[in-house]
Amino acid sequence: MKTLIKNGTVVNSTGTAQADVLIDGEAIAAVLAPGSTLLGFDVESNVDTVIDAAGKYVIPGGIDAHTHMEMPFGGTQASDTFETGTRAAAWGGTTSIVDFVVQYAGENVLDQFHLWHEKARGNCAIDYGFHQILSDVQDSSLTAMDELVAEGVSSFKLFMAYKGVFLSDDGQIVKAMQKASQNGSMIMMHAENGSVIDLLVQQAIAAGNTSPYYHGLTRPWQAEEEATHRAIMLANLTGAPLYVVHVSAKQAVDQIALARDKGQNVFGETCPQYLYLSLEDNLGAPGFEGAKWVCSTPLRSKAEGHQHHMWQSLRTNDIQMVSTDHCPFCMKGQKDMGIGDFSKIPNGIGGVEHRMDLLYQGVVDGNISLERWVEVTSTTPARMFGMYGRKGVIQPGADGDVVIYDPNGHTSIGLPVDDDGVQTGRSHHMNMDYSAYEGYEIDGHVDTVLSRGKVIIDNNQYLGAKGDGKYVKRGLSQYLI
Ligand code: DUC
Ligand code: ZN
Ligand code: ZN
Repeated sequence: MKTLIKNGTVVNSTGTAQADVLIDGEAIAAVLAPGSTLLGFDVESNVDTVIDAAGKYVIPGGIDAHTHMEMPFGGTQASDTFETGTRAAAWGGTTSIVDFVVQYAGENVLDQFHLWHEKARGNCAIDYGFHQILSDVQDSSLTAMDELVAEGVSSFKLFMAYKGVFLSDDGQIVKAMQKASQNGSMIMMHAENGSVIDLLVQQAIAAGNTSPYYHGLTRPWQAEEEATHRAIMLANLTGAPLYVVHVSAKQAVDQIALARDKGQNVFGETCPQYLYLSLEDNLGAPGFEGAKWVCSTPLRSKAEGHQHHMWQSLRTNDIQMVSTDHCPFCMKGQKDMGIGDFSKIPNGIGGVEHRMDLLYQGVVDGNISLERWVEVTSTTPARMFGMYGRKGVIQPGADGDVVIYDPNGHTSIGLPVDDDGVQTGRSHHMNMDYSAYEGYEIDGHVDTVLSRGKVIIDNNQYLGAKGDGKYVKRGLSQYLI
């Protein structure tokens, strides 16, 4: 099966050019000057399918390196399965995810890894890889880290918060970091001071401050900055590379930037929610509404300038990439477990479908360049997590993971209603009964999505099938020296 995408504007992180893209089977075979011939043959008349991308961007498929499909958490389970979540991702122009295998204290790491394979295998619409969460760092977990690297899991997430659930103490963190510094893997860190947060939460509830807004106030930026600094110091001590996940506080960004300026292998990820949503506008919504946006790290105060700082950091590369931390819960039956006690609201926001659009809006609004859009959503995730070459770039030899994005199109995010204000359906495909980005209007549209050469989204239709997505055995991060 050969496909020619002609007349488009190919955007890679390194530059933009008018070019035709030839896909042969599952891989990109050539990137050609428009209308050119190949070994004397007219390309167009020798392919099975021609897609005209005139006036549109042709970009490498998005890579969301931080998702939690069907994750057991907060007394419930994330509402997207691998099937529904990866299909929604495809609708939004994301062609690969890296999801987190969960190991709770006492569980065996390798057993969990096999269990996650069973959950994902045969169910995904797009390609998927795994990171591994480590809670208690047992001796067997340290051996498992070597085995997992060989299996394509080259990154391990630790938590400095969620005592009794995920939290590793500093000694456990150092043990895992020592192992990572030996085997070349990446330590990913949820950097919030859990003890401080647990105390503030107890005090807030005791004082009768039970609404979702207090989720934000009890996880202050100081708890994020302190933990980020501590993680950087522990990484410095052990020589492990460190990737700080879901950075939301500007002070945490500054800690990362400082360490990077000193030459340490420290990286930072932010998420669309920290670029667009805020403590005041969202967590502070009337009644229980704010529960929609309870996630950790929490949304920050707009007045304190975190959002503004985050866009700036994306431009200057103090923050290197954007993932979603996709962890959806429905309001009815899940988030509502926390009515009367915000600490019982399952933490998480769904957004895997909207990341490419929301970041493209950043281009339209003048916050990032077109090439930087591709870099932070696709190329850097591929490099960071050992997939580059196959993923993250339009070049010969790469997988045919391609998105045709229409800058003259439009995407309305939210729940459509009829003339009488009655909800008529969903304008998203994630398994959520609300949208965290309700009312957002995007000046662009995902028109066509190809996953390893197969068209899976076209003309507002899903053409793929469950099981199209295959496991990606990742290598080591390409940013490490
Ligand atoms: N934060 C969330 O909001 N949800 C899942 C786990 C996490 O760290
Ligand atoms: Zn986290
Ligand atoms: Zn997460």
